[in-house]
Amino acid sequence: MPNLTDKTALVTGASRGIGRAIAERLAREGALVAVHYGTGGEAAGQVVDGIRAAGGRAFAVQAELGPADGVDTLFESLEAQLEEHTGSTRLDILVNNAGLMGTALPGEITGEWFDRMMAVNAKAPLFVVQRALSLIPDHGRIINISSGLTRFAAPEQVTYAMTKGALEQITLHLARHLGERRITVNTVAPGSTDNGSALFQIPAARAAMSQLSAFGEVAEPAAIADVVAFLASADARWITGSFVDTSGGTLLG
Ligand code: NAP
Ligand code: 2V4
Repeated sequence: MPNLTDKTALVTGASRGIGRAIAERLAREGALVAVHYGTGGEAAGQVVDGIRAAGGRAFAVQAELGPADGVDTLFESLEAQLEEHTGSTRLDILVNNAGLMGTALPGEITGEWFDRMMAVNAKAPLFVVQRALSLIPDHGRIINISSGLTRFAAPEQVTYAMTKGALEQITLHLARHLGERRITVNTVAPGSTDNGSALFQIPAARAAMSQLSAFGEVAEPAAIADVVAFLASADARWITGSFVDTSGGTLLG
């Protein structure tokens, strides 16, 4: 089992869905978890309360990613709360999970929407990493949540997939850059994962997504969180720059 006692972690977009499951799992392994959210303050509060009720440690951090000052807002609050809880601003584990999803056929994509998707899914994670680098110690962890759609063709997902392709470049290039400090950087790529949205309650939609996986089901967020917890652990110290397919065999074709 991963043991993250005395580690600190930031999970972006942890107010719901996959990020929430990652925050809960890392906290269960003993990490102090910063539960980042954009607009879902109440939901993030419930995640923090749930972690504390289970004996874990967590606090919430608000910042809208996308606007120019979003990363500064995030780190001002993160650093203050890390200092308060631990007496230091050390951040051992960074999980870039927050992301926007959405579809548009090639003929329907607007420049404004494209820019917003890129800003949230690719630009913000790069500058989050940049800002986190002075806080992450040797042997730290960076995990980027991408999507199987960088390997699975779906024309209406081209913009979203482009943003995730850009995100994956952070893994490749930063893994090399940070290797001498033994900081690992990896990509986790889920397929359809039940994030609690209404889409997964529509039987026909759920069935269509399920049949893409070799297991004939959509993933539960906990299945993705378990892989993230492994990559965050000492046992995964020799894995860096990798693309970890957590699509339940969707990419097998
Ligand atoms: P979700 O349920 O929609 O939750 C998204 C999270 O990201 C929320 O906590 C949201 O915060 C936060 N967020 C989104 N935009 C933000 C912004 N501009 N500023 C700050 N926070 C923002 O998403 P999910 O399905 O769990 O997906 C999580 C990650 O996994 C995403 O990167 C997604 O691309 C990836 N993924 C998902 C699937 C899937 O099938 N669900 C498959 C493959 C990959 P607030 O609500 O508080 O604003
Ligand atoms: O189809 C996906 C997929 C999806 C969806 O299911 C709809 C959702 C949850 O609103 C957004 C979404 C995000 C994704 O990253 C994927 C996905 O990764 C995926 C899908 C279908 C086949 C392979 C995939 O990797």
